[in-house]
Amino acid sequence: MAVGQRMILWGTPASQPSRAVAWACLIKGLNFAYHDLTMRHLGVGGPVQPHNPSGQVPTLQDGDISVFEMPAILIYLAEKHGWSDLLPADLAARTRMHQYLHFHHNFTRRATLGLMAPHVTVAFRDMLVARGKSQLVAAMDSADKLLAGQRIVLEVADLIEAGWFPHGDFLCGAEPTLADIACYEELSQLTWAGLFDFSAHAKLSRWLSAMAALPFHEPAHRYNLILGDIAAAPNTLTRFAAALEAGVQALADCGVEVRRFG
Ligand SMILES: N[C@@H](CCC(=O)N[C@@H](CS)C(=O)NCC(=O)O)C(=O)O
Repeated sequence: MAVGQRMILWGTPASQPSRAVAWACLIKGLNFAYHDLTMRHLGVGGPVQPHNPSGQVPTLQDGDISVFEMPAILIYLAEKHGWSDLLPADLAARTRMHQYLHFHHNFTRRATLGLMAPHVTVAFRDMLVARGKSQLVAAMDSADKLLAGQRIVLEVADLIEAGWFPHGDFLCGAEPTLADIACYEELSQLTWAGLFDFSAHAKLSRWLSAMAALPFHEPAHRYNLILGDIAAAPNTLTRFAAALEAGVQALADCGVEVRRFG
């Protein structure tokens, strides 16, 4: 990589794993460029592809190295830059963090797929129909989507409440790790969106407050704050576009070099 060349994070503010990577980079003061792929994800973007076989975001380009899958990106950055706080040196704590990051894909991630996505994507239903995304369209059209999604999140919240927080306010111990950042992006969005109330989960509620006190919380989540409650008033394309723009602008406000594609 040429001297001074920034690594590139391909993402969109609506993407939970992209937010996790961007927030970690902001917290650690990493110099990065953000290439916003929102429009391509909505099917109206140009031919730009991140170097990821799935074409998904987040994808990181660091010189000749492409890294995809959010936990792999976070661990790559933590190892490269010596983030010994977010990647604990203690073997037991590090193992708990790895356990969580594996658990994440099959459990916590269902919060987005089962509850958040069906309420966000109503804003561009026609586009999804045209692209043949029948599973997503069926989920957003279901009369039961709020209750069915909440049942999924309740199951996940119960598991995390009982199985993590061994000693301290954070998932793996007394300090936040990469696991907390990954998990927070799936669960916190549901509170701003009016889709789930974690107050019956004492540890998770305390954890949500502790995470919100970390640096750069507001810019990293400006998309969610502007999108607001999508349970009371269904999402619209105008509202979604405004939230996305606010999310990208928040990164620019933090000094990140932003490029928009599409
Ligand atoms: N397992 C992946 C999930 C990535 C993912 O689901 N990305 C979504 C956005 S949140 C995406 O790129 N969707 C567009 C597509 O699949 O074409 C990770 O942890 O990074």
